[in-house]
Amino acid sequence: MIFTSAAEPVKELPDHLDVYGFLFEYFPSSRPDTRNTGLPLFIDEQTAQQWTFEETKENTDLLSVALAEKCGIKPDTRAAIYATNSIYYPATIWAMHRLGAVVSPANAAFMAKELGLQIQESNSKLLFVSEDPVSLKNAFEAAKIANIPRDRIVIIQEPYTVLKYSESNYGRIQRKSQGAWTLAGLIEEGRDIVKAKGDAILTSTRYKLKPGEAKTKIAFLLFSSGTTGLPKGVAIQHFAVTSNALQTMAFNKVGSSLGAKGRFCPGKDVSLGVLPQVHIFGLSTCTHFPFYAGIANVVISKFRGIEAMIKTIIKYKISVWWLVPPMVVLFCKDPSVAPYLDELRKVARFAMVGAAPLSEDLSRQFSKIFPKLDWGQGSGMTETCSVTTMFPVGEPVVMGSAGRLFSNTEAKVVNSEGTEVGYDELGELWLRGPQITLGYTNNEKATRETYVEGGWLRSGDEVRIDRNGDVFFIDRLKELIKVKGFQVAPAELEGFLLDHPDVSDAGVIGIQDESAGELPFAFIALSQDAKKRAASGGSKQQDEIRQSILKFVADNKTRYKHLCGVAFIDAIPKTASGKILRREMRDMAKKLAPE
Ligand code: 4UU
Repeated sequence: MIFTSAAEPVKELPDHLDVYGFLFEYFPSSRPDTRNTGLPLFIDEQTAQQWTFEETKENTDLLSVALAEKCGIKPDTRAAIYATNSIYYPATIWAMHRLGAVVSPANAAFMAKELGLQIQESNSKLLFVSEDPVSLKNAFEAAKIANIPRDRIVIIQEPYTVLKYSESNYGRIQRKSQGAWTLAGLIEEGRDIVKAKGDAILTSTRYKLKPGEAKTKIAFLLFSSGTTGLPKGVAIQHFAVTSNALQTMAFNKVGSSLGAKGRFCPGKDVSLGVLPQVHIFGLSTCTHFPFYAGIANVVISKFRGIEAMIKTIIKYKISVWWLVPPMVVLFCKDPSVAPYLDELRKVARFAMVGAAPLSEDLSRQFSKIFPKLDWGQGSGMTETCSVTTMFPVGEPVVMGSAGRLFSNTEAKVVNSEGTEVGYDELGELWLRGPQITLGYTNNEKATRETYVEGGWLRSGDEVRIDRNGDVFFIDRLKELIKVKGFQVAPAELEGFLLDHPDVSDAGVIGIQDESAGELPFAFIALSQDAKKRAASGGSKQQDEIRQSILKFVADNKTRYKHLCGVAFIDAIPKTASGKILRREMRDMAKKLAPE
């Protein structure tokens, strides 16, 4: 059977608009109009710098002119953004979109090689990078790997640096640094170009979509490992992004005017912009949706602990919270929260939790702490350009449910025999809707296996849907490990571990961890030589080998991919065709004493 959404559908899904046109030029009567209202739409947490609709548009437009004229960005050119959240991040994305170009966000915590690989995989010709020394060092190294020249690197300075320069130098902003452009500098370049060439340059640089083109034109290449294998670039078309924002409007019954009362209150609500914009959850809910809906988003560069986040929530009276389960764990268990609870309860109106399972137990604790909060889970995937289920408006929270099907979204539940099943039966979740993306770049096989006939996307998640329409995530059928909501692909670590001289084969699984959700754990079959050493040297020698494997990963992979433990076995359990039997490894891990 096909499960359909009970929520109000979106009536009009424009397929002639790119993301830029949708946000800056599209004002149907159903959208709260923020033009010329003076309402701040982005607020920088560190400096309190604020941008209205007009300021965001001006910065976006000027940046795009400079990207076209100074950095060679053309329609379909790809650029990677390797940066923490900032007020400039959305402007950078939308400036690229304005030119018909493609953005590939890379995790700000990546190490140089990880970044280099993504630049190559996404075929990026330009690299945006945060200003801090570690990011710069990694970016310069990655740029070398991927043959990106210095003047095709753009440094996103912290807003305070830009303010400092513009004040102390009487309005002059530093345009280049270490041979690379600065982002604020490029905006100033854009201003100079427009002054010299007039408004015609604004018109001539703007990419014009043909009718229907939004359905095929790529806006983002976001990386996901999908159901198996290495991370792959998911081709996210403009239509998927704009549709998901409109679905969010409809599902949540967002009013059409500023101040309208609904689940969200345009012009009054303030959104928590702490989730990284590199992840689809942050990108859609903190960046695109609030800007369209007229909700101010407080941009927090990165999560710096629960107390710091709470202080920001209180300072800016942040009423709309987008959270991942590890944050809920901290709200429930961290002793620093208690003194702020009264204040937090006053400002909080709404919270959505997603990106990984949230246990019933934790859900109950969270409800206890915030009894009046309108909160629940949502779920989504990179491949579904964000939200596919969400908790409905005006109903009490259902513990353990990831919500109900989003507006305009359909589902099937398919069991292991390939049969579609009904209510309360287990099977793989298949999804269909306007937010489903185009497929994986450079990987037809994976695309064919995941994006199947009839417009369905196979999620690789085992679920049960009950008669109320609540979707419960039971297990993950795919290989994916989720650490703090971030994807870790077992295949990536397994391939990497084979480069260690003591490793002859490796199998990586996720094991439960209260604060991170899951952590990667490796089963290792040792090389002949290492086996001999381990046998003769006893537990001391074994421990040395173990430490050296842990260090090997720690030295080369970003923190959330680090192994929490290693166990030695004779052979990695596999099927006759060589597929790793992960369930067997999971059972083995349960029997092991905690590392
Ligand atoms: C159990 O995690 C995401 C997107 C999350 C998201 C997006 C919009 C959440 C709420 C929202 O509004 O994307 P990926 O690609 O990093 O990972 C996708 C996988 C899913 O297939 C599922 O296994 O993350 C897992 N997942 C969840 N699992 C996502 N949300 C949930 C959830 N419960 N609520």
